[in-house]
Amino acid sequence: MAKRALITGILGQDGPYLAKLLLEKDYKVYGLIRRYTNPNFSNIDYLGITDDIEFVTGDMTDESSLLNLIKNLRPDEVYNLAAQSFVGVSWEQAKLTTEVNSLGVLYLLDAIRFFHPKAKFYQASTSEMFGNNSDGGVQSDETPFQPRSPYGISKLYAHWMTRNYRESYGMFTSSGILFNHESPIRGKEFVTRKISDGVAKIKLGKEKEIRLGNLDASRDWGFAGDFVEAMWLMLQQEEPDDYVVATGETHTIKDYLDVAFKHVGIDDWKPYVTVDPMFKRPAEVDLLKGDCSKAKEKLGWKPKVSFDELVKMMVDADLERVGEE
Ligand code: NAP
Ligand code: F7E
Repeated sequence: MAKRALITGILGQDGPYLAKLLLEKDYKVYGLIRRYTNPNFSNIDYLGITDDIEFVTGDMTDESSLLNLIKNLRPDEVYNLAAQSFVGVSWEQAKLTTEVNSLGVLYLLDAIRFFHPKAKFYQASTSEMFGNNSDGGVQSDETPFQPRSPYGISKLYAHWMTRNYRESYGMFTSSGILFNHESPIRGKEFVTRKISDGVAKIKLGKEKEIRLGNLDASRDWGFAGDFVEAMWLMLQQEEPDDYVVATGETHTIKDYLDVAFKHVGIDDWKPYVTVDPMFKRPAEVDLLKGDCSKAKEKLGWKPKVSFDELVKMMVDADLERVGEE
């Protein structure tokens, strides 16, 4: 019989890539969506899988909707990708961020504990939990956490709860500590997509500039399509565990600008970029570079898409979309 997977956050970036992977593996995929006046299915439409998913409604902040969902569906695997995932907004909406990212996870873990404790659970943890901590400039499974944003703090609560339910109740709960991963369906507020969209608009004469914040921050950027494979692999192991998932390379925003603008034939991006303090954060994570040796060794996972390939893929996708508008 086909395995049944529940994905929360199905309409975001990672949800569609994970759903596509699971559908290819013959899973029955259920996707949690909220109640919308105007639902936006553009990301799953982009991957061509909207008709293959069964949508169920609920909200991470509504405990009873999650209890009912697990009670009725009894899925084999639950992938919790739902979150207020934008770090910048987490200072302005710290309470909401905590309710969704921390308490929402507690509700979901309890729903599984009460009604279907055999389900395997994946929690979307994040490199933001490290803050500026590193071991010689690299973050690994051994690096202590020291988050610097309400987002990072809310995710650390969920990370520890996921681990606690494994240790306290013997549940199969695993966390992936994923570093930044991007794609053509990344939200437009995130810096990579903001740049790829802006570059496409500048190239096609529809915009004159891109306004950005801190250009010196450095991130370990991978491709979302590669990273969702690691999520699935974590739930196929004999034992639950936590894993850092990253590319092991780091690049600044300036590096991203270089590759993106050069790809459309513009050698110097400086005349097109304005630094606007509005996009700077109260506290910054300066440099992220992940060491995913454990995931490589235990899961047999490694990233396939390089930094340059990722940037070009995103710019090409936006050139096509902007051209059609
Ligand atoms: P995303 O594009 O922002 O998607 C998040 C999804 O969560 C959206 O579909 C959103 O639904 C849903 N959601 C938000 N609040 C909800 C609520 N109260 N109830 C139900 N659903 C809710 O995020 P992503 O990039 O795909 O990331 C997936 C997960 O990985 C997130 O938990 C994120 O924090 C984590 N993560 C991401 C990265 C990365 O680089 N992408 C790295 C590490 C960890 P709507 O469509 O209704 O808004
Ligand atoms: O910022 C700098 C900004 O918003 C990256 C989420 O998926 O990954 C993501 O969080 C860097 C930061 O991603 C702008 O200050 C400069 O240093 O694209 P971002 P993020 O904050 O790293 C982690 C792993 C997650 O878990 C999160 O959910 O870029 N930056 N100028 C800017 N960032 C934005 N958004 N906009 C700017 O104009």
